[in-house]
Amino acid sequence: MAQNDTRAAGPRCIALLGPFQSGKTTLLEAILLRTGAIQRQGTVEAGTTVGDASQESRHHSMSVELSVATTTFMGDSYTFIDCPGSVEFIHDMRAVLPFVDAAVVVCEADEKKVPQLQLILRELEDLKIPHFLFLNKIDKAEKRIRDTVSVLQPASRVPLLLRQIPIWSGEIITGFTDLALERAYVYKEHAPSEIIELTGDELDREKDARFTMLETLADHDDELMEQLLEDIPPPRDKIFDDLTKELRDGLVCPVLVGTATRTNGVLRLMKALRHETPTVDKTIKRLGLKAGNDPVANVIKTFHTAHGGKMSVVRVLGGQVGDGTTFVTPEREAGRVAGVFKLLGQGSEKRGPALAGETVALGKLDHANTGDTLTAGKQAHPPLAQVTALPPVLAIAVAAKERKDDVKLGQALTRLLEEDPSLTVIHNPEAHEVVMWGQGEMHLRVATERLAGRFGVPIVTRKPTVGYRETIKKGIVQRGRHKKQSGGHGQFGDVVLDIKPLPRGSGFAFTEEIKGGVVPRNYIPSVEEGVIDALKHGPLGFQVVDIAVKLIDGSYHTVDSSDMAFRIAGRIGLVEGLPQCTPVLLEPIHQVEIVCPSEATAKMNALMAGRRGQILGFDTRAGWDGWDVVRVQMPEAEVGDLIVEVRSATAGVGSFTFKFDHMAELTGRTADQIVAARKAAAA
Ligand SMILES: Nc1nc2c(ncn2[C@@H]2O[C@H](COP(=O)(O)OP(=O)(O)OP(=O)(O)O)[C@@H](O)[C@H]2O)c(=O)[nH]1
Ligand SMILES: [Mg+2]
Repeated sequence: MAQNDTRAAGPRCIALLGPFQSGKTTLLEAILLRTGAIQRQGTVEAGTTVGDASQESRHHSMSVELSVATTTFMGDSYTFIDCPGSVEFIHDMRAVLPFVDAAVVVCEADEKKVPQLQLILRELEDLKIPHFLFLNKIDKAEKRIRDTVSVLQPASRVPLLLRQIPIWSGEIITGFTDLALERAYVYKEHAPSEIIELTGDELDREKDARFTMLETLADHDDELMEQLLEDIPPPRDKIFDDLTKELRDGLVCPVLVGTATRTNGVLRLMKALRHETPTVDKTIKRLGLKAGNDPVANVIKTFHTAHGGKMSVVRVLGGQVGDGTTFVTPEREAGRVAGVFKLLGQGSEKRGPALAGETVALGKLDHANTGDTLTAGKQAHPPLAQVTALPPVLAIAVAAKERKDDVKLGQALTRLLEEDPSLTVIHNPEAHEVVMWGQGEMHLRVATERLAGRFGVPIVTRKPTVGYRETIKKGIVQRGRHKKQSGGHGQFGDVVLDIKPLPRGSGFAFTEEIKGGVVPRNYIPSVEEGVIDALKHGPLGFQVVDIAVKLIDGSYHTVDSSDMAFRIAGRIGLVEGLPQCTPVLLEPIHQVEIVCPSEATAKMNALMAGRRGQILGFDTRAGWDGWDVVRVQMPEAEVGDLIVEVRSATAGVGSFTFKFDHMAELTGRTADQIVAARKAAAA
């Protein structure tokens, strides 16, 4: 068949992605069964699938990291990367996408999935990755397929090309017709579908749908257009050639249907992948890599096995990679390969060297990170794709449950971050806190579970401390005097301080105006130190800022004065003076930019009112049809769990970025509560 003329041979790497819970992990399982990699089809419910084998995935019955499985179909090797659907775990998908040959977007026939689907299709369109849409759970379909496709169409910038249509028997779907092959199949439970003859209405429907498909293909093929206009039946090979070409060129997104739980539609999906997806040659062209003999591989995921070894999952893009291959990146030596493994979920099998196109795990690349482009040639290669982690939106403070684990926690965090670059850890020395930033509640929960489960460090978490400050509203001149006579040597220091508020954002300024040496020069720095000591905890319990202190007078004693005595005197001056200066609480205000589908914009408005947010403006989001940007200013304390509400108002797709803007005075009940909580915590 001429199909084989355009068919590319060789190993493929295919991403399975799509909205949350659409059936990707189940589809992977069905593919592995149908291609003979496994003998029994596991289910997500029973926790028996090849994908999602980690403790955390099983526990939550959802994918929380990608799973990799390699299988063989009709003589070619296929590696599938099952990506998590939850927006909180989207980073894994983004790190992999540039290096796959094609993607299968698994989606349900559900209008509510359009926003999520749109996010995913955008990534694929922007990266120019050929992709199919697999309409899963067709066993539960209630709508005509054409209606479903028109509901989903707004999510895609290229036409969704329906190339299979279901066969209905009353209310249920019993099979499908492949419009390119012009063949009808009836589904068999857990077995390949059987070919049947189409007759009557079904045949008419097939003809209609087929014509629509051909019309879409003809938009990019003048010859086909002429054939259609002149009613000449186009040869089947031509149709397959067009399907292949238009898929690879990103002109259409072909739509297939099936039921992953019953392995229905899976064989046809595999055949489409076999005939129509490109191989690594095309992928390296897209990435701008010159074909050569030197080993080149890109790390798409890093994980640590139970027995302590680090594994780097790589797509081999050139040459041959085997034990002993020594890799470099532009910055460093990445390590020497010890072990090449074929993956099947968490199962791994040692194998021989891997060739261009294959996706394998490499052992012991201690200095390789996810995203690195590794080369073994003389010349290191700059990264073929830059995948920046999405900005984090939610934080928790973490600490080891037991003090003895403090050091272990540090190591565990390092490994955790290696596995998951969408986490950030920040040390807050002021609050003595380790703050972990992530993509949402579930993401952070899973991260803490991993620390306990995989890395053996049980931890406790709490809300991170908000960076409150305090300042004063009026000035005062205050004496600070320290005098102690205890037996032999006494202590004496005496200062007069002029304390004044400064404009917002000025910080702290210390000056002196000592005349006649009433406070000797060498003691003045100690006075300043004493003042700084006192500013650490003002009368409200917080760091005091935006304040000027001028040393204007004082006295000393030739024997009893010392650095320490003047430091204490300086502190006393402030401790006694500040409460009289009308102290006031300051809270950090952030500039927040929320992005959301336009229909949710009004909800954002309401949300801001409940969170002391001040709306600065609305805009349409550049390059995003049907999306808005809402700019607001909001107290840090309210930004804390904002993401939870933004997501729930936007079917999960809304997000935001924020950055500190200024400190603002806070008075009234909220301020009183914050001060009381601080006092209680300090007591
Ligand atoms: N009725 C029906 N249910 C399905 C089908 N495929 C998957 N499911 C169910 O849908 C749920 C989610 O399946 P998963 O395979 O975990 O979906 P997923 O897309 O991998 O989920 P995430 O990775 O967490 O986004 C499970 O309860 C499956 O049993 C299908 O074809 N028909
Ligand atoms: Mg999954």
